[in-house]
Amino acid sequence: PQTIYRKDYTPPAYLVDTVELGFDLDPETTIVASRLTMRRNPDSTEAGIELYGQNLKLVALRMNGATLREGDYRISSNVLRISKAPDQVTLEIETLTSPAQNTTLNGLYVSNGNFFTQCEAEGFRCITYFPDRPDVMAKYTVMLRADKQKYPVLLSNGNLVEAGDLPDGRHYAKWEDPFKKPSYLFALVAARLVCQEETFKLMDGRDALLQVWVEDGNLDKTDYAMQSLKNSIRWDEERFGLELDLDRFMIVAVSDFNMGAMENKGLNIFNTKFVLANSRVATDVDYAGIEAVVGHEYFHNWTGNRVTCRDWFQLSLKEGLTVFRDQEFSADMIGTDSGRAVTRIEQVRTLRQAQFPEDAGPMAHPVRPDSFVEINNFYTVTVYEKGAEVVRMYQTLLGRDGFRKGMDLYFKRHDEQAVECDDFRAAMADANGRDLAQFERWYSQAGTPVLTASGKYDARWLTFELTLSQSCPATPGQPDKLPFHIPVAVGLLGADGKDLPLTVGGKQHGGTAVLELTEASQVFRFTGVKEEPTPSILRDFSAPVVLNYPYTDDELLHLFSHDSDPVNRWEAGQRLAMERLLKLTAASAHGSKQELDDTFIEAMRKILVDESLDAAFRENALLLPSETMVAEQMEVVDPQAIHRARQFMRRVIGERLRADLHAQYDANLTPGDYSPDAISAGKRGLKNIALAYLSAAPDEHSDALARRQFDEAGNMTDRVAALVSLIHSESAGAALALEKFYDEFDNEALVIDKWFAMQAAAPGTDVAMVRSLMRHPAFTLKNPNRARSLLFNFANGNPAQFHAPDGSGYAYWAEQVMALDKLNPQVAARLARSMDRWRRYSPALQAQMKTALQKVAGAPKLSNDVTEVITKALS
Ligand code: BAL
Ligand code: ZN
Repeated sequence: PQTIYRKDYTPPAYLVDTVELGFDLDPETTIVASRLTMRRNPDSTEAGIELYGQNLKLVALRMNGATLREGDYRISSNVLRISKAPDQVTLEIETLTSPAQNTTLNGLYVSNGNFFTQCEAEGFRCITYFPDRPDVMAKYTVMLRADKQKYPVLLSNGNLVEAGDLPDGRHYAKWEDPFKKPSYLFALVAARLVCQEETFKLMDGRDALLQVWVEDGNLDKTDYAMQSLKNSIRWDEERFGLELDLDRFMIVAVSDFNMGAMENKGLNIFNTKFVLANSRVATDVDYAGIEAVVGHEYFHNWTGNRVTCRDWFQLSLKEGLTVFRDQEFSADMIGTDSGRAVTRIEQVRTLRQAQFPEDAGPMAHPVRPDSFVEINNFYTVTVYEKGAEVVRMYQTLLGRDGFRKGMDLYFKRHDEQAVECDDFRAAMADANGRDLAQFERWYSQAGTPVLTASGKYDARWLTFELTLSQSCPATPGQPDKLPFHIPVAVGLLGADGKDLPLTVGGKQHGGTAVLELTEASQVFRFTGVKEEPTPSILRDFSAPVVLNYPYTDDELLHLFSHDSDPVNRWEAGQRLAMERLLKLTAASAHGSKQELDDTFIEAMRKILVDESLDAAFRENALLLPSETMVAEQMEVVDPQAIHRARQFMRRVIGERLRADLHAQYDANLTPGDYSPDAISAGKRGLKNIALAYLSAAPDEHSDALARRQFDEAGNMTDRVAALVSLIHSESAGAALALEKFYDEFDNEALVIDKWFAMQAAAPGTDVAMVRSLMRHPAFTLKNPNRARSLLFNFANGNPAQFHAPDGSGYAYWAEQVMALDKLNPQVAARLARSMDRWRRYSPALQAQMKTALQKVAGAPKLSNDVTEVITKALS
């Protein structure tokens, strides 16, 4: 496979002004006719026309009315080249494609008998020959023709301008999108669906038609998506002055989908997982996911669609920014400072669980990558979540108002353009009169920076000197790094736990100062510090870095009890837990006695019973670092020892806090009708983590509690929590509960996904059990949600079993990557990533992992997607 480099970018030789598409939809053979008006690009020095096309049968090609024959054009490696063309061109192209045979779910495909498309990043070329690159933006008109009975609903981007009947039981619909767009934002749906719809008054008084389309039988699960859409529209008006630019906005749910959702202009196509919810089938986490993803896709309408990416290396321009926007949206929807902090804690957890490992592994890449083999492999936590952190840092450095000024200037300069990450940075800098040149390194350097801090108090001069140093580990292709521009938010706690007033560099701050570290090492001197403080560093996780500070247990306990910054308060608890988990892991590996100190237990008790704190915060403070996070802290990972250590810790907490856990369980019941709001969800979260701890130290009482909750739960959150407790505690009631759960929900696909997922991640589930679950009639590799529910949850969520010493997990992984690759390379490549960190295990495990990797590497006809991941892992 070929590597594509950012430095090789050249502008397109021809621009496209208009695109007319005609579809005669048929599952076996769909005819696609396209008419493009094109003109030579004055910014290009290249001569001919280049169109991309994949898995297409070319039927006809005409240029300015004359048929082109082979020789007039050439097709090789999925590129159609017309080397001689006049300055103004009308191209007419007719191609055939087979949607029913398309298992990749990329391009035009069939799901449950309906037609859908997915064109980002390079799916449009599977529909027709086209200059399928994001810097070619054109206006689209689309004519859809299909059997009326089978496909009563015909949708595409923009506005419906005409519809009617055709002979032979067919009908048509013509759609026009008033805005220029890149081809990756094209979409069509031809289906038997129903919708919930509403008109919504926009900021400028216009009415917009909002629709959520689902399969018949799911209309009772569309309310939350619709509400989230309305909230998103309002939020973007209020926070950023950005209005919906269309008269109609549609969301369509599909059960076979590679991603979470897709922001096609005016016609968002969603994985059902992020649309369908009611209290019977969806958990609090599902509801939060729907709000975030509906917001995310809607916000793309400006950040991504109106202003798009020049090339795919700039993906984070739209994704990092839009994740940041959806994070802010979700936080604002909760509305309280403590609720906002909980969302921030969840973001930090995602970074540590997934992004930091990626940044330290063979697939490490900058937020704006320099090269790729397969762009689909770069829809990563680095581009998305680290990209969002980079955007957040602008806001931390410039303030909310400064950030808004930068956004306003960005749209003023670049509306309806395809631009680069540098253009966004320039808008932020220019709107605020700031030099953000060094900030560019956040886009160009991979790896998680390490921030090392030390403090020195001088009682004579009442000063506190904070020395901050930074370094960044080598990553593939980048041995040496230059210093980053890092905002470090700092507070100083007095002995009473309150924030001391801050003066640093002669400037007074409130309780928190944002220091700007730009050198390899700098000293910041706080003056007028009346007592020796405990520093609270990196408040609100002000930069995506690893912080090293030689905290003592006493200092951490002080921060855990008092820090006014909830994120650092939580962080202190995580540090206390992590230190102990690492010691327990070592003890477990050596077969020595496991012990957990009273100090830690008492600190956990204090948080558990502190009713002045939100339930959601307490839940998060009680949640231990995951096994993956512990693994990331170890030189040589021992998955079984980590698992034993964490289980031991959970059991001791369950035993020692039993009475308080029961009391909190009872105090946080949420009787009455289910509501997904943050307060109620927080209570359920705390109640259910109490249940989880009680079940980690099972006695008759806790088992009965879990069984009762399972039987009586009025919502899916409590149902799942009870079932997980029964499974993890290996309760005698677990098998029956699983059976009941399956029977009750056997026609709710998303719930059956949960059924597979819970079993895949259960400590008692080994490879043999996963294999037998694969033989269950409800299992299929073809549906990405189902494949992820079992395979991914086993490989990534059950490390002690996946890394079984006999290597059986790896052999299974290799088989499944190869099997999936034949169906759906994008999903296969994701599963392939589960082996990224293979070099960190013991030599014995490494040898087995290498064998599995080599087996996949040697498989015939491997996709570019999987080849790239495996090659990088082995190199
Ligand atoms: N653009 C791909 C899906 C998403 O990030 O919204
Ligand atoms: Zn996105």
